[in-house]
Amino acid sequence: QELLQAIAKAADQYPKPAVTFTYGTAGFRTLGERLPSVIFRVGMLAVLRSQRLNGATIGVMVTASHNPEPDNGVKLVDPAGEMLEQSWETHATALANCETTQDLISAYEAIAAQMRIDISSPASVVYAYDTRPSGPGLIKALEASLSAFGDRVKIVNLGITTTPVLHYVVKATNDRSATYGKPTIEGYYEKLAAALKTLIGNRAPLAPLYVDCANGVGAVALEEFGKYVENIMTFKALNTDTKSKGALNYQCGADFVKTKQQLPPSVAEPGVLAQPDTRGASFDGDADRIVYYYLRDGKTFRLLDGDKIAVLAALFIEDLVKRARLQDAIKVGVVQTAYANGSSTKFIKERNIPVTCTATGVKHLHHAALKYDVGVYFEANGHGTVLFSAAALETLHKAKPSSPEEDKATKNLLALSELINQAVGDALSDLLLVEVILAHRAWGAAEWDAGYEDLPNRLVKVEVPDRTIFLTTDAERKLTSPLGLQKLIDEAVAKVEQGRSFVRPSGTEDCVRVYAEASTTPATDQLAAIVTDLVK
Ligand code: NG1
Ligand code: ZN
Repeated sequence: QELLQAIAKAADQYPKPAVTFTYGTAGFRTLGERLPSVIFRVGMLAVLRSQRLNGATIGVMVTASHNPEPDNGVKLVDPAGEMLEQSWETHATALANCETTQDLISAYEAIAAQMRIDISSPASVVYAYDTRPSGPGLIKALEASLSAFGDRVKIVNLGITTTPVLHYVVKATNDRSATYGKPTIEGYYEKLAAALKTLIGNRAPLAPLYVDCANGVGAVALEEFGKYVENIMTFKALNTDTKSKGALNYQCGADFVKTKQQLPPSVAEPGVLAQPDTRGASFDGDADRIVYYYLRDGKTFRLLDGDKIAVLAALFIEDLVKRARLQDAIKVGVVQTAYANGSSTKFIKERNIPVTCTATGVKHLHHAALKYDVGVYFEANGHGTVLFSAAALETLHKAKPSSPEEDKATKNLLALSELINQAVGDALSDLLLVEVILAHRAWGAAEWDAGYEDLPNRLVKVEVPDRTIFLTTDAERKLTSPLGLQKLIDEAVAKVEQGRSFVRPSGTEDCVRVYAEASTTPATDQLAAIVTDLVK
């Protein structure tokens, strides 16, 4: 009772604005100024979640990723470093929408009672935030919530860091075997640096790489990490201004590059990518996404997106598995969404690597990837990673190589499992993965790009009066509602060579997205325009 009073007293400082909140694919996300009450309540839920899982550490990340600077958001991270279990999203939404403190306390007690949670049992929460100006104020709201629980809750503040670092720390903190790594930001850098050193061996240092940090927290991570790998690689960091108002994600970052299909102006400056075969990469605002690019023949912009990274990684790992002579024990698979370019899917299938298509949102891809021994999952926008199953790791640890080559391949696979973030998509870890593969293959960007040619594609954002009437099936590739609309889309697609188009409501913005691809750019644009008209 005392505890409930303490929570209520603290909650009174954070009244709910007249807004309806939903815990969506990226947690809660809206204007930062609307979020204090939501963050407070997320703190309460994090404690409940931890208590429900016998005091396991839960993560809270305050970020709005690639969204404009005034936005912010919050999401919970489960003990294994994964996204919050889906059944709890409704609890999050319920707490966020309680109108009064009294409603909030009742809803909170109801959730606790329903799951037989003792609200005075111990809990543990670790949190972090990105460089947004609204971050510190929101963190105050979180701290007000957590401290209402007194000594029952163990709190760790990681400060300003990337989303993938927070996921890493959560996973490492909960790892009883203590083999995943030290549960600190330094532990994360040390782990990546050690794996990179193993994989580069006595190869020449990697070519300097331009990295557009989206004026976000990735700039901080890159600078700190750079010190751990000074003699192996150098970063030429661009867009590292985390202080100027309005700079974050503005005209830069992975989302800008992927949606506009062009270089950020700062990277297009003369001299930046001028040397033949120089490559660049863009992080998004919280450094969990990455896309690559280069100028073909020094002129033409070529995007190497999440699909290209997935193909590069899957084929490389498949090669190593064969070299280790473990192909009967370790099956590599790829997980994509409907936004994956049709050419990439075809290319992977032709190489007899299985492909799964899931709904948008990394939690869906992540779960599908767990079904493979080694599951490579990427969204086309550059969010993804590679998961090594416990069984695959055991096979690698127990392998008895019968030649130096088999031994080397086995060790490289193990080092890759250390280099690649096993919790979530991670721009820095993915960057290192790409650089390692290119070094091993002795490839530049052009050779990597040569595998397949993307089909021309368009992604259109359509504002509609009510996006909730759009319902999908078949991994979001078909509409079941509004009735009859899918038939019209199918007819439009059938008229176009290599045509493909689908419509789905966004999980993060109030809009419907239309995707189209076809054999030529004019045909693609036309298909996108026709389907957009059908949706309006
Ligand atoms: P929505 O808004 O549901 O399309 C967007 C991205 C997703 C994912 C989430 C979370 C596209 C087309 N959609 O989702 O891939 O990254 O944001 O950030 O890129
Ligand atoms: Zn992000």
